[in-house]
Amino acid sequence: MEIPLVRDVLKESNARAEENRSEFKEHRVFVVNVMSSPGSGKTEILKRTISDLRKQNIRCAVIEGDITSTLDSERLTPLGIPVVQANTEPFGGDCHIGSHLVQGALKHLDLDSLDVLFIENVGNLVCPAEFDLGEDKKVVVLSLPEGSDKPLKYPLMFRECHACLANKTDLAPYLDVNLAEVGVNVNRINENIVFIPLSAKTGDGFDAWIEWILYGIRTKETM
Ligand SMILES: Nc1nc2c(ncn2[C@@H]2O[C@H](COP(=O)(O)OP(=O)(O)OP(=O)(O)O)[C@@H](O)[C@H]2O)c(=O)[nH]1
Ligand SMILES: [Mg+2]
Repeated sequence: MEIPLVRDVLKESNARAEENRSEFKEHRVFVVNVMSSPGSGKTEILKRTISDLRKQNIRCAVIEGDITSTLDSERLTPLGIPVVQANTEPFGGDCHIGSHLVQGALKHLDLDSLDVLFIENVGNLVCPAEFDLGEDKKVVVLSLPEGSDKPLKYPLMFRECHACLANKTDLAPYLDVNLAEVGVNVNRINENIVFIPLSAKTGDGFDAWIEWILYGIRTKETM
């Protein structure tokens, strides 16, 4: 009796993801799902990324996923962009955003006025990787203090993602973590993933990351 129920839930989730994907395609919005453990720097990276993109007249919005609170949204709204909070607590406190929550958030956004939509997922290095939201690209943030072994211990996330941002490189002098070893381990799990070391604090490495996003936007516009 249980197996059909599980299948139905996933079927439902995937159906919502396909609807989201169609909507993103129709409005030519490039959608990036940003995932990581709690505290790796997703919000801090988004702050600097959006500020950089806005200088190039790129129109951005964020769906901010968390179990509870509007704390991250409050850090992003001063940037003057649309931010929609999607909390999972009223729906059982899931450790990831579901495609139905993204669909609900889309009702509050004018997709025609956007070039790129970021979805900050709930801080968790496992569960969010399992769910399709209809996004174009999945990105994992791995901060240096977490250690170079994480791709090997939590492989699904790195297998699923198109890019890996190795954040907090400014802390490298204070850590026994070898950045090159982080890159090697990420590529052992996924040889096609784009590996970008950066620091949301100093802005180091952001040129490559911004270029990756601009390429995604250009590609989406011509689809
Ligand atoms: N030194 C340094 N600190 C950083 C950097 N990026 C983020 N931080 C700090 O790391 C802490 C966590 O950053 P957040 O952006 O809140 O991390 P998050 O991944 O959004 O966290 P959750 O949303 O709770 O999962 C904050 O104190 C940031 O200021 C960085 O590049 N260097
Ligand atoms: Mg955050």
